[in-house]
Amino acid sequence: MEKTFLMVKPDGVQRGLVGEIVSRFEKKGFKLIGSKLMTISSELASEHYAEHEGKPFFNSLVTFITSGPVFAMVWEGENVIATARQMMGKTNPQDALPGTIRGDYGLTVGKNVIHGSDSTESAEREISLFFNTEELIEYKKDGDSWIY
Ligand code: RTP
Ligand code: MG
Repeated sequence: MEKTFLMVKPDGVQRGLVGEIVSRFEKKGFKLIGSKLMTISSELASEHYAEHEGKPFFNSLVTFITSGPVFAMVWEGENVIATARQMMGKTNPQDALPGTIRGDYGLTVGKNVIHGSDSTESAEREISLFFNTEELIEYKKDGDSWIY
């Protein structure tokens, strides 16, 4: 089953949005298989956002993502990578539709509440960057037979 890496960014944690965000993915039918509250080092931040190195917003992005605890998660389910991105909304909350996480809770592109992997390759890369295999729990969820 497909897996993705999602992370409530420091602004989302400080604003008390962790529960709300977890709840949206749970209600959708996805399965939480790993999660932790953690502080990101600048090394991990630079590695995670390596694709943006050299861009004008790179330094402020690294400063922001290391500025307070984040809530890192791995979610599993059919088409979870693309569906989670849809549920998050566009990168800039001003373009994100109401009903999406960024559309409902964000105002500026620098503090857009949540991160989500954008492809199979980035999901695999980001999951292994943030989680050990022992931290990911494979389990059967009774409700799954009412979803699939
Ligand atoms: P993320 O990686 O955080 O899930 O966001 P994303 O895929 O929707 O957007 P991406 O292009 O990967 O950009 C990563 C983060 O960099 C910040 N950003 N700032 N000032 C700007 O023009 C600008 N562009 C991007 C955003 O916080 C974005 O989430
Ligand atoms: Mg991205």
